[in-house]
Amino acid sequence: MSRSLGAACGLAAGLVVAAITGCVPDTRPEACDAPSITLELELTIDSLTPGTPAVCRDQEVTLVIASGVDGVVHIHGYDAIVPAAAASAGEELRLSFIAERSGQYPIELHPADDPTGVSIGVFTVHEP
Ligand SMILES: [Cu+2]
Repeated sequence: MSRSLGAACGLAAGLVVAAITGCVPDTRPEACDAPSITLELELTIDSLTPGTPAVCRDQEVTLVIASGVDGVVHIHGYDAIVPAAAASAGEELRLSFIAERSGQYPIELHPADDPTGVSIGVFTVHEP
């Protein structure tokens, strides 16, 4: 039941922030007590899939982002923990860090040919 809800929320991700916020309970990782978590994501010019990557506080996180575009990816409010990183089309961007702070943080792409940030998702760090 909650799985199908999660899938529906995944489709809505990126359209409306309120919709994403409504999905938060479904994004909680099943193993909050696992020391580490690896999430595979796909990046295009205007979207990240899944758009609501979620982890638990204190987890060692690895985001593996398969990129279809050139640009800079960053997580607003998490820049001190995850510095902005360059993505290249056809390459894999790996971001490894400890999720030290819980909360929700917008993920933004600054495409190489357009410095204006595009909101592509929300990174959620749950309380364990
Ligand atoms: Cu930005």
